[in-house]
Amino acid sequence: MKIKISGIELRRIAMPLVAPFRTSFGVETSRDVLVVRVVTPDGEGWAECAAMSEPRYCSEYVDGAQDVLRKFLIPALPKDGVDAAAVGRILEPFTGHHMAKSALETAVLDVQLRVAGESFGSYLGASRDRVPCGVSVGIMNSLPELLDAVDRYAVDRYVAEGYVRIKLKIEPGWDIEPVRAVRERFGDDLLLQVDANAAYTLVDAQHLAKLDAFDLLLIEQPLANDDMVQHAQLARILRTPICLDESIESAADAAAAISLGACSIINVKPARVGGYLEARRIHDLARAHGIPVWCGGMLETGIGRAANVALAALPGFTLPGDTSGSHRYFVTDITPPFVLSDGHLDVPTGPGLGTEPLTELLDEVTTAREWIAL
Ligand code: OSB
Ligand code: MG
Repeated sequence: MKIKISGIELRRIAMPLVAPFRTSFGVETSRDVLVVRVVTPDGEGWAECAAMSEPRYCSEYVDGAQDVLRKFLIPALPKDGVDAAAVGRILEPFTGHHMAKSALETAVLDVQLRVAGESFGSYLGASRDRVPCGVSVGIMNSLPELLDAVDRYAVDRYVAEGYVRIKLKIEPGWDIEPVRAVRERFGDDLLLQVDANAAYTLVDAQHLAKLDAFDLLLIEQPLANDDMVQHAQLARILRTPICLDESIESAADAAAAISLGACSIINVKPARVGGYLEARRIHDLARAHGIPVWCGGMLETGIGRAANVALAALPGFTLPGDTSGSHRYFVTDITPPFVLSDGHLDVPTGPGLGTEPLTELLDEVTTAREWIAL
């Protein structure tokens, strides 16, 4: 189906986080989110860009994403209409900028599905109507803070809220002890994994092997983004399965990682790989290889969360994702909040994303707007 686009609004919103979120690459206290709204004669489509304020998690950052959208990506769309499935190929001559590309493709897909009356879940091939949810826990100043004594946003509370899997962010100096403390308090049945966001090198292999004692589901991205070969070497030393996040920017990367033995699990973040269609290709490839995948997150508002929950319902997503409830990050979201029930989130069933920003809430947090006519 070809959709004729009249223009695209690029809007920036300021979304304060309920608590600072600390990783090995920095501390986030507020999300500066780029929201994309595609306007057509038949309706609107929404998406958010996952790029963060600074290029630390990856090379993209939100000002840069808006610039490349304005200067190159949006002007490349044909004036006489476009099918969402063609957007990826149209944008291919521009290298990189996967998060910017993903936001544009997703907004076009959203309006197209709304016009067709089909949900993201149905379009992508979801096989379940709800998904089990994990939560990502930032680096803390102390073990009591990580558990429950000081911080309201600590492991204790998440376990009580029903999250079925806990992911601890780690870095050198905050790895073995926090894992031990959580295992001692919550027992061996808790599904537990760690995420290093590329904070280690192969020299740390013997240190990371100490994590083998704690029966973790996986260790996510221990080494640098482009350390594919080193991850394969590390995989031969560790018993804990290696999962790649930052290293996988495409289905081709996933194919390389699988054939190298660089990982046995993949974190699929649609934004990082350029969109939900490439994310589905990675899912299909991994599934054919018997490699489990799970859906990662980028502190999304309800717009991005809705699409992630739909993706996480595909049959190869066999591990709980970072698909937390909206209140994990925001007191007030721009959409009706996603709320956990029995550790799960329902896959939206309405057309497109099945949700949209509430105009008043969106306007309240808006810091800038830009209109690009097509
Ligand atoms: O590495 O998975 C990551 C957040 C921002 C950037 C990178 C990562 C994360 C998270 C949180 O771990 C995921 C989420 O709950 O949205
Ligand atoms: Mg990660």
